[in-house]
Amino acid sequence: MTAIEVIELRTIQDSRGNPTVEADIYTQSGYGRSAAPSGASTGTLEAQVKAPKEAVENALQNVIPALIGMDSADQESFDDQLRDLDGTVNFSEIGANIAVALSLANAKAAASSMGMPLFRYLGGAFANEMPLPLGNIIGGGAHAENATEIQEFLVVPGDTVDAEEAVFANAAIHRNVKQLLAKRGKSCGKGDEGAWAPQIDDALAFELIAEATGLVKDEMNITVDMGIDVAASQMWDGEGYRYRGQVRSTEEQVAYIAELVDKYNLVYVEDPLHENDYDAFSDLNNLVGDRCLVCGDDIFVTQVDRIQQGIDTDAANCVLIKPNQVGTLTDTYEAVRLAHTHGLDTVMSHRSGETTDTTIAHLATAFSCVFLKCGVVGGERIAKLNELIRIEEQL
Ligand code: 2PG
Ligand code: MG
Repeated sequence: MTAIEVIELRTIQDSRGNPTVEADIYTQSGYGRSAAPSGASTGTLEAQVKAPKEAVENALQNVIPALIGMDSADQESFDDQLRDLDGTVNFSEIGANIAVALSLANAKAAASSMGMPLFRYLGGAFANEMPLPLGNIIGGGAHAENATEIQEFLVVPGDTVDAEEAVFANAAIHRNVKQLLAKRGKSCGKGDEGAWAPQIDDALAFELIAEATGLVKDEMNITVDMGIDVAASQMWDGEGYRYRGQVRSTEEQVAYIAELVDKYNLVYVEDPLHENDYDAFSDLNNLVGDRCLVCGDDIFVTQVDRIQQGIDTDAANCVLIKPNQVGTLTDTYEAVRLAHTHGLDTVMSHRSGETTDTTIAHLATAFSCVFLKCGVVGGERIAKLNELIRIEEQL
């Protein structure tokens, strides 16, 4: 019933108009499809992507034949087989884009073969907590030129609301911010994730979002909190953090972020320091970790050895989870499990380059992540948010 009969691979278009890999896996009684996303501000140690067309051609010859006949319900063996066929530590041979598309499609094929939604198949009977959407409202950095210096200004409802209310609260904030920008003569386009990309400084971005969340509090009676993804590896030049008007030393960066946490009551700070500075991460976590999630993205790259180092050094209290940073669902699960075992929270995340694939909405629910980090608008983003609403209905 769950044995793999057919696998198809193709290149499709992602949200930036670039090619990416999509995999279809058929069993006798089920079917799963998944596509690889791609990052713009990537961690140095992420699993390696291969050029999609070449990767598909290679996989059709050298990977797919060895997967046919395997049991899709044995996810670990499937993922082990991918690792064996690749033979490197970072999927540089077959490509992490091939690996992640196949690995996720396999889980979906198994779930479908058993007549279960993916979140239930992976999470079991106790996956009953909905993750809240952490939405990107204003952004710059590597996602939009000449916009804010902090890569992402994020919002997440702080009240105990359901996922559906939360999705609409975030959308209302996104709309309000557009109007507030227009009032100031700062109309603008959007960045890669659908966040507004105005030519304003970071202080104004904080102010606008604070104002917009105030409006939503009045209109919808929902309290919404703020967070940021600094993506600080992009600012680090080897000696300091380079902002437009100044360079901050590591100590100054820690103090600056701690100041932002208190000034704007931030509940979430991602990649406040560069990807190799566990010590400074730890300094910041000691300062603000009691009131704010200090989350590692580029520093952990969803890999257990990096996360273990973070646990040992008390570098963070939260881990960002991106399946394509590591390449397989099994490795993704191991990363989540290690974090949770040590009391760290996890956030399931989209990438800046996305497709309409909705798998991460299921993974966030199955793995009990606190948030699903995603854009607020745009087809490839709302596909995931709408899936979250559907999952909530099934729960
Ligand atoms: C990030 C992500 C997603 P990218 O930095 O967290 O927001 O961006 O996919 O470009 O790495
Ligand atoms: Mg990030």
